[in-house]
Formats: sequence, structure tokens, C-alpha cells
Amino acid sequence: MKPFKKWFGSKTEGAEIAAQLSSDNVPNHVAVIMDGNGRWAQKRGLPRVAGHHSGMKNVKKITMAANDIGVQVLTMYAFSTENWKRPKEEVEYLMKLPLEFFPKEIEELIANNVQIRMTGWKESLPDYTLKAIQDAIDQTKHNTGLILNFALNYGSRKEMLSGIQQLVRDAKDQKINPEDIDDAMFSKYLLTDPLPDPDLLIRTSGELRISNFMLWQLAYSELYFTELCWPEFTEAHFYEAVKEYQRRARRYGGL
Ligand code: V07
Repeated sequence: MKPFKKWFGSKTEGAEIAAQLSSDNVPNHVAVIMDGNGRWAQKRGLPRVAGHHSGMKNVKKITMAANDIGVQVLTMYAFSTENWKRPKEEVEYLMKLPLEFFPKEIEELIANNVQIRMTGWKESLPDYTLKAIQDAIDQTKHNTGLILNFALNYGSRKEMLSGIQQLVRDAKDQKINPEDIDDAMFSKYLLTDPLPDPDLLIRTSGELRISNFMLWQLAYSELYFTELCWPEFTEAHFYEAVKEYQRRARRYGGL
């Protein structure tokens, strides 16, 4: 069994749990619904946006934790197509988070060979948000390590319907045969192409729903729910989730 990159000497919280993980069954793709930021803030008498800010800082921490055990893709659900319905001030604040995230974090992300990607509709984002994201994607596109994929302005039903519309156009243009449509072909029409499907979905803050997130891609994923709000979810909790994933995989393998 080959040791993880930072098994020894790591001072990160959770190193002990990380040491209990098996290095040959690390989930390739972990997706996270980072819920409970507003709730976390309200519990502390802080404005909701303080929770979003705290949540943003946690993205970097969990990215490094995932990178340390060899996760290849980490998708973070940052903003849904439904989130536009929130109060205008909150939406404006959220749209500025990518601008704040990158100047602060890009250096360490690059040093750790992380590639930034985005899944979602870029067109309706404010110019400054899109520019911040695009700069980060461009600056990290030659990196070969963990893919940090932000699901931003993303919704799964809309994704599938747009995919089907294109599929039907291609069929009408005789580029494809309806009989040839299978899982692999349909996946190519989704925004997540060419990423692999998530092996593990983590949702924080106690809600037991998928909420229009990667409905097709999560068909066979292990689902992990925790009561903790996203800003409280540490490296140790992340490794607990991976440990549970490995426990389930072993049980399944034993059948
Ligand atoms: C957002 C912080 C995390 C908790 C969930 C909601 C609030 C990081 C980003 C981000 C997105 C793209 C990018 C770089 C950073 C972000 C939004 C919200 C809209 F390229 N956190 N975070 N974007 N939250």
C-alpha cells in the first residue's frame, strides 16, 4: 500500500483519521453541497454574508485535504440557478466571492498543482465574476493535479433539458442516430463532460435532499449527510466521510 503524499509530518487537523484511510480506494470525484452558511452565521448573531465568507475560507481547507489523499476531482456547489431568487444584496455579495477567493488563494493552489474549472452557465454571471473565474481557470490550466470544479449558476434539470435540445438538433441534422443514444453519449451533452461521475456526494447542514444537483451524474454515488454547517466542516470531518465511503465499498465488495 503506497502512503499518501502527506501521511507523515502533516499537522493538518484530521491527519490521524487520514492515516486510517486505505490509499487504494480513495474516491476519484467528491462533490459537495456546501449548505448551512447562513444558518451558521445566524446561530452566532452574524449577518448571513458572514457565513458565506466563512464558507469560502473553508473551500481552500477542504481542497487541500482532498488533494492530500489523492482525490482527483472536487466539485463544490457554490451557487444554484435558483439562488438568483435570494435578496439582491446577498446575490451581489456571493458574486463577489470569486474575486476575493483568487487573489488570496491562487498562489497556494498553483503551488499545489490544482486546476480550477467551472460547471454552470457563464453567460448570466456579472462580468467581474466571470473574469475572476476565467483568470483562475487560465492561470491553472496547465496544472495536472486535483481539479477544483466550482458548480456555479448550475441546475441539473436545466442542464439535462439543454442537453436533450442539442441531442434532438443533432438527430434532426443526422449527426446522430436516436438508436445510438446511450449513457456515454448523453453524458457528452452535459455540462460536466468530460469529468467522471462523483463517487461520493457530501451535503452539510442536515438537509436530506439532492436539490437539483447532478441528478444524472449521481445515479450510483454514495450519499453522505451531516448535520454540521459548512463553515464547521473540517478536514477531519472530510476524512470521516471518505472513511465511511470506504467502509461502504468494503461491505459492498464483500457481498
Ligand atoms: C461561494 C462560499 C462557499 C459556501 C457556499 C456559498 C458561498 C468560493 C467561490 C468561488 C467560485 C468560483 C471560483 C472561485 C471561488 C464561491 C460563490 C459562493 C458564488 F472560481 N466560494 N464561493 N462562489 N460561497
